[in-house]
Amino acid sequence: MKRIPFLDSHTGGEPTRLIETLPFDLGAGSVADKLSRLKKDHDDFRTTVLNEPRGSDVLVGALLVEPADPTCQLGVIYFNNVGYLGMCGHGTIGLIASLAYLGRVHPGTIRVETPVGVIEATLHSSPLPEGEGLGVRAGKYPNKVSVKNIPAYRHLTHVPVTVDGKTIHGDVAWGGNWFFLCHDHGLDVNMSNLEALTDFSWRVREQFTANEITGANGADVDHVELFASTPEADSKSFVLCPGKAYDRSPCGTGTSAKLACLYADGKIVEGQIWKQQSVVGSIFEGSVQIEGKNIIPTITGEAWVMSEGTILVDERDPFANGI
Ligand code: PYC
Repeated sequence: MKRIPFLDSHTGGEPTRLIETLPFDLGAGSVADKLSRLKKDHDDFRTTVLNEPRGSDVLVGALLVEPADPTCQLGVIYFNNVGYLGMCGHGTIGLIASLAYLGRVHPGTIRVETPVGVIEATLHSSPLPEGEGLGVRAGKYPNKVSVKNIPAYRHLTHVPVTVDGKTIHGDVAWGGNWFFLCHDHGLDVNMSNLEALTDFSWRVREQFTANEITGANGADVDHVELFASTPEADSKSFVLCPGKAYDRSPCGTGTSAKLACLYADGKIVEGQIWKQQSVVGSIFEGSVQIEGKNIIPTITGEAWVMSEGTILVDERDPFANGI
């Protein structure tokens, strides 16, 4: 029986499963190298720890690995029900808050190597009194995290996509994953409309594949964001992830892509706070910094640890590696 401990958190409603124990070796090299080996030789690890019957389509895995970059304290690989993510904003907030809960990180800035570049996560000081009671399993831990992402940018502007005879438009942008960002979809972005939002976004994605519209270097545009206005924030969004689950959080990489488009359109200035609300009502705050020619987004949110346990893998179980 293999045993794999995990710690689950959620960030604005979107879950992250932190895993630190690997029953095999990913070898040396960068986090991108380790991801290539994980994908090629051990993809059943992903399905074992994340998919049904143990997990669900909504879960995102965060696998801690040794970073190659000597300036980084952590390395991480994010994955979901169908594959691997370049970066994950809600996942990074969940990762850092989980490590704070375990007493393994403290308020301050932590550099993290991801497969798509180095990010900086800042764990904010807890509003609780410092000292006694903070940290390891005390139930009190700092949980507010800002993630300074890799550079984000818009790749294509006002791309037309026709679904069921209706033509909509949107931008293709990078924020650590590839997104199609659309405003003129005409759908209600709220919880009572999840089925229609999911179905429409999925068909938009299919049109991207059919028409070979891609991100840079032929990359799959595998996340769709439908925006709407709300009195509670600057914008509200429904985000469909590659495995057809919607993001319960406002999506850190999706908000980064959005900020890059807003900046390119002159709709925000450097340092201006943008509040992005998810379809479930949770909010991330974001802003951009300009470094040379790069637009660098920072996303801030809170995560909450919610369960811990041990995955048991019995080789006799026909669904030991998930469904
Ligand atoms: O927060 O970046 C994010 C994210 C990507 C997919 C799900 N959440």
